[in-house]
Amino acid sequence: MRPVHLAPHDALLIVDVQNDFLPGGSLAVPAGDEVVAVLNRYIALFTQSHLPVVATRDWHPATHCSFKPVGGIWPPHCIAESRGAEFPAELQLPSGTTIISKATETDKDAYSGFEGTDLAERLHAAGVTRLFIGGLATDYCVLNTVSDALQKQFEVMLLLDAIRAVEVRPGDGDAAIQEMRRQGAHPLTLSHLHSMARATSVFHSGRMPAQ
Ligand code: VGL
Ligand code: ZN
Repeated sequence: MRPVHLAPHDALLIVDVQNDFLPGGSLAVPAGDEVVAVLNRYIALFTQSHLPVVATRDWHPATHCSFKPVGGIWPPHCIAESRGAEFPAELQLPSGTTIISKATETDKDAYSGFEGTDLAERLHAAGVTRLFIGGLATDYCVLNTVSDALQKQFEVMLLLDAIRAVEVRPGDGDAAIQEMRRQGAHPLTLSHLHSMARATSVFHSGRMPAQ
């Protein structure tokens, strides 16, 4: 993996890191809680570099069509305004985070943060061209968000250490990662990411800094 430096047109996109997708939640992703500390370190890098942070959230009505009691495939989860729909307290979202709510209509599901939202317009307005994407779940909302981002011509860096899969079928997580790479997403982990290159003017003052 090649080192990557943050640059002016980058943004961090955190997908559906919500209590219901963490252990103890109603649609718990195995080890989903492990992404939180890693994402906090990505958040720190983006914040230090004055780059935007965007967080999507699943934000369903109480009788959403994806819920088992009304014929869907998932246990009820991420009901708007409920505790399960909240971001975990440990996730250190900066105060300026853009929050995108999705799948808010009763009769329509949306795994992608771009589907039925103004996410693409918001990113274009902010001049964003490259997205660093992590969150939950690898094989559903991360996969669909990454696919849409690539289709919309964003460059995508997939944060391999900040995603976890539901794995309704064993192997779904790895298959999703392979598919995202096939579509053009670049894999990345924290140790290969560096904050924005600093202005070098201090080194051009006529003498070298003290050793
Ligand atoms: C998700 C299943 C149902 C996700 C959302 O965020 O990956 N998965 N709703
Ligand atoms: Zn959902």
